[in-house]
Amino acid sequence: MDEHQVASLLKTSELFPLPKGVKLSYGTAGFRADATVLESTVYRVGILAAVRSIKLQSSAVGLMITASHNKVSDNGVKVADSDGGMLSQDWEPFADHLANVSSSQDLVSLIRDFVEKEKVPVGEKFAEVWLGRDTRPSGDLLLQAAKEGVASITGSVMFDMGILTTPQLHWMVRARNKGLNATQNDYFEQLSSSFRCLMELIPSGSGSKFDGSQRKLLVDGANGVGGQKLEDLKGSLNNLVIEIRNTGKDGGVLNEGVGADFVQKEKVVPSGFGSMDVGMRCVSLDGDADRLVYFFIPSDSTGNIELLDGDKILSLFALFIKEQLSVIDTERKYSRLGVVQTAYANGASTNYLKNLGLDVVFTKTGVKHLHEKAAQFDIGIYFEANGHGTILFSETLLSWLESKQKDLATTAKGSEELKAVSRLVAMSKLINQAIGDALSGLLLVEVILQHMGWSIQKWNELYKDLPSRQLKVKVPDRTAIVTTEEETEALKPPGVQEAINTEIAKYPQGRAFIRPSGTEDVVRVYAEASTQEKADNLAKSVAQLVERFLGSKIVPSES
Ligand code: G16
Repeated sequence: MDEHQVASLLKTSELFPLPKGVKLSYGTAGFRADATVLESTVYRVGILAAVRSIKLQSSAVGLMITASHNKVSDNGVKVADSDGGMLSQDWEPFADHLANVSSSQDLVSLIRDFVEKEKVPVGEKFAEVWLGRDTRPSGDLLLQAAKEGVASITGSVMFDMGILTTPQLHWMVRARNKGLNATQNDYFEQLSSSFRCLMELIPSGSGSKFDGSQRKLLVDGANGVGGQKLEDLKGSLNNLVIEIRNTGKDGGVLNEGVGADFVQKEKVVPSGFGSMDVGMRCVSLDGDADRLVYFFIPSDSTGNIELLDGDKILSLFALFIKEQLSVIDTERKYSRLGVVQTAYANGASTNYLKNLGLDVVFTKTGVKHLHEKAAQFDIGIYFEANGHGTILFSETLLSWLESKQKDLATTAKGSEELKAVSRLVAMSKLINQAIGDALSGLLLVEVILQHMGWSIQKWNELYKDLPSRQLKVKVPDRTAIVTTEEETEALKPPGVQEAINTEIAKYPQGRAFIRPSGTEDVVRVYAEASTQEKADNLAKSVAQLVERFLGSKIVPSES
């Protein structure tokens, strides 16, 4: 780093002092904290994104200001790597140091040492950073801090893409680095054209089962960015009537009593929905539209819903893909299909997927872990129960499918084989290859339901979830909990796992675990048992154990 670069960093970092007592970690998916303490972190992530781009030979890298499921005053920032996925985990320790170093001098030394060690040609190559932000009011100020950070690295170029869903920015970065058109219009065009293509491939018998009212989908936009973007997209979709509520335009508060996280954790009707919607197909997005869960309100509802979570979405996708593969690759020579879940996956879903004959693998929480595993299959489907996931198609499989499609288009026009291949090719374009994406995910669910001729109730019957409950517990220091790799057992504090095991043993089909959240300052508790009451009781007693071992308070999960 030359003198000019050092001077630029010293000057700008003085503008963004680290607030006293703030200690942040890159965590499950970027830095998250109250927006009032995050300016210095966002500035530093601007530097990180620029340095990362230079390391990757000036490939585009994304910087997203968002906080997804967290409350409105929280905000977060993360980097989209050049492949459109999450920041390479090798760089997370540097990100942590960068966010927490206190003086400007130390900041410069840290960057200098890192670029030397990693041989990053700062000053020789330029950086390209794409910026996006969500609808939180704090976004403007934080965006300015991000821009200062990027600009403090010599020769940086940046593109401010404005308000976006998180997956849109990831998609754009990926497209840009593949030399494709990468604007918001290109994103909408890819989603709507592949959706139309899949709709045209629906067998006539099944499609016709969908009468006018079944074509209607009610969307809970979490008062975030997703509903607003879907409003822009829906005009170019055929055979689907979308009614969007909780768009945030009528004064509703982001994630307050609405959205995928609320619906999945609380299993109750979100604001804006009620008795007039009984039996209708509904979907909830989260605040930045990278998660989706479906639900319907049963006729005897007293505020409760029937939830179709990420596991059920995964199962629907798996079934559809398996059906197409059975037509084109009977011996499964070319298409190893696998699914990836976490400890939060409902036990009933795992059994269902295994009974379908699929490879089911587990990783710890965080889509960065699931994505990595899914990429090892020809088609890898990953979903967290909270609705975060996507489907990855390997390059090898895609070229095989595309050449097969070309051949069949001349030799076997109109054949079932051609239709199945064409469905998979269109699916690979519809579903976001960079990251979980609620908009593309819901379009795929909708097209598959029409393909099957299924109502949401019929889809729900694929398997019956084991009753479960999630709680969160506020603790003085959540890092006191250390778990095994798959997060199903606690290694620390000593004795806590034995105590949890004793509780589990009291419940038929009992399963429970604890883990520190990587996005909130809480410990999460998950429990499953044979009845809802038993799952609730098991979760409560495990939460009390956390309280006893760590000195803490159980907090309502929506707060
Ligand atoms: C992020 C991650 C998800 C993870 C979730 C909760 O989601 O991308 O993979 O499941 O946080 O993580 P934790 O339990 O560690 O708090 P999002 O939608 O908030 O970006």
